[in-house]
Amino acid sequence: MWKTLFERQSRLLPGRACDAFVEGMKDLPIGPEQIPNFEQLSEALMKRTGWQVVAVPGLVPDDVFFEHLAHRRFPSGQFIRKPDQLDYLEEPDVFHDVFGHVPMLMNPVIADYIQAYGQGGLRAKKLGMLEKLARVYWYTVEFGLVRQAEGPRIYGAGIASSATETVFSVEDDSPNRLRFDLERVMRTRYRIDDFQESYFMLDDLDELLELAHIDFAPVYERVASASEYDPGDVLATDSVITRGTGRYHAAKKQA
Ligand code: HBI
Ligand code: FE
Repeated sequence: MWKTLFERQSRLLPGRACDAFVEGMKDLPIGPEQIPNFEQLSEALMKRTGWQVVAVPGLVPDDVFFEHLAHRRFPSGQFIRKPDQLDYLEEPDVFHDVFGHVPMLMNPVIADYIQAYGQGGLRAKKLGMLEKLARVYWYTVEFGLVRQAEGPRIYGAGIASSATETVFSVEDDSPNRLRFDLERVMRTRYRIDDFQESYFMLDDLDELLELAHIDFAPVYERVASASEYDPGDVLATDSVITRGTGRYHAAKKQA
């Protein structure tokens, strides 16, 4: 399964994944032949950004997840999907976690940003704002795009570990590609069962540096009483990079 998934994604990612992803992958002890050894991954990560990979059985409770991230430990599923889940599964497996997330953890900006998410997670939960914060993680770490000179590029692990969404997210004319905006994203519901209807794009990964350091409390206060948006909404206030046709999700609704 690992080899099948690894080879398929390695064919698809050049020209679609961002430079940071490609660079991170190059410097990791990772290849098609077997599932990487977590100690060796941790050694490479530790040297570069001070992160480690720890094995977990699957989804872990929020507080456990945040505690790990806050201490620069990335929890990775220690199982791999079954052949009938080649293209989609809900629980994060070792392919999603290691192939999708670990290359980006070699990047110092992402390394700090994901730690800050762990630190902010517990605070958000106490404030009743976890749903809002989780959307920021979803639309950046999991499904984020970043602008490069050549066009939109993938940095989100949910995309980078999916063959079909890799192509859909950067090349299909169906989804919207909108400029990332923190409050806009906090107010936007997301789909967990299919491709995203909208992707939010950064001008530069360095934008996450700012997000890792600002105080979310006043943002939560504004967002708490604001209306929410559906996954496919495009607003007059959005900075639209590509207005999607919506064809893909419209066809699904009809079926
Ligand atoms: N556990 N293993 C694992 N991986 C995740 O991405 C994860 C989790 N537990 C909770 C969680 N994500 C999210 O619900 C939080 O980011 C809110
Ligand atoms: Fe993930």
